[in-house]
Amino acid sequence: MSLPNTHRRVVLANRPNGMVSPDNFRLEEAPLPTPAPGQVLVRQIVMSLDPYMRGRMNAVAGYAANVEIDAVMTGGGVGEVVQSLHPDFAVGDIVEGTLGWQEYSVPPLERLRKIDPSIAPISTANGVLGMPGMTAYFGLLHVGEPKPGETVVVSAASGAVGALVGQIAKIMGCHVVGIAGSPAKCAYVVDELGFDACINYKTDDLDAGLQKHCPGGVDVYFESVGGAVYDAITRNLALGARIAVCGGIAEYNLAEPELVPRNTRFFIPMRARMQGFLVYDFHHLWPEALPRMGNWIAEGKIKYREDFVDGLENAPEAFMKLFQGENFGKLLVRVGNDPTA
Ligand code: NAP
Ligand code: FER
Repeated sequence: MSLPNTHRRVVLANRPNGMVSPDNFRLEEAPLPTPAPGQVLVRQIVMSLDPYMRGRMNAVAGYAANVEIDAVMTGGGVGEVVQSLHPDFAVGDIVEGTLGWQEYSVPPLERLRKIDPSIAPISTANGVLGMPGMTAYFGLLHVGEPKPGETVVVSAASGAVGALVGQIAKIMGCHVVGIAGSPAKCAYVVDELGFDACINYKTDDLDAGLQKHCPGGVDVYFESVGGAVYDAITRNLALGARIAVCGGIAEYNLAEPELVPRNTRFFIPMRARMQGFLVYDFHHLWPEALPRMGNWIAEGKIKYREDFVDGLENAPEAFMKLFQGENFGKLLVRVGNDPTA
């Protein structure tokens, strides 16, 4: 196959101060990267858009390096090996890794994994069978530690991670309550995913909803949001509650960070514990969790939903959806043609 001389990529043009905007990005044309001995060249097929990318746009680095101005936006994606100078990868292999917001890349090999297209559509390597899926699995089971009969509350309930958390909690025999931002999302998690109830945090009274659907209090809260949702949960904890802190998306676009954690006084009588985690803490255990997740999908116990946007040039606009609640399912960008479809 002949390769083009140039490709398109999205770079960080300037850093947001508060809410991210498409103007923080720039689409440009660049020479195709060339692999050195031991490396591979990958053509991206479907790119992942994730909330953590907002943190990488800041001047201050988090657990991972931030993106430099004029550098390609970081991110995961699924692609096809088009040139290989590595013995373990062949031209035509489908891979998932840190491909960035661009058409072609020479990705770091530590995070590059081969994908078997016969198991599920390859896009799922960005979602249920990838980073978000593993976040749900380990955050719930290893940090939240739910027991059968306990009440589990999940925020961002219809999203890439939350939808899976609730379904895994149902498999574990828990009473599951979602929190989401629209009637359609609430109907989806209850009617299609089997959650026991869902509270619309934009229109419902959170405390009244939690008291109604969690009469014994909240045993496990899978936290993805922060702000007012977190506050309401802390007022409704059960004895021995665990809060698994996965994210705090309501705070990612604040110019000044909020003073959190709030309401810690409520933790005292409930002997509650709150623990943050990163999905990569469990990287060594992914090989056992991925097949388990795959089996649940095959058995119809886990459903997943994907929200596709077409074209790399639309990635900056699409990225906004995550923070406006406009994505419905795992947010993905179709970047190139899919030979497995
Ligand atoms: P997602 O849930 O598919 O999309 C984000 C959703 O967040 C939106 O659709 C929206 O849903 C909700 N949201 C946005 N702004 C909000 C606000 N101000 N208040 C309340 N809800 C808001 O995204 P995801 O990829 O599954 O990620 C979910 C969370 O997991 C994020 O916090 C992310 O940072 C975190 N995460 C953490 C790790 C880790 O290793 N710790 C790994 C992956 C993801 P509504 O319409 O329902 O509001
Ligand atoms: C995420 C949100 C935050 C995430 C990682 C972080 C992998 C880490 C933030 C930091 O180091 O400051 O969704 O996903």
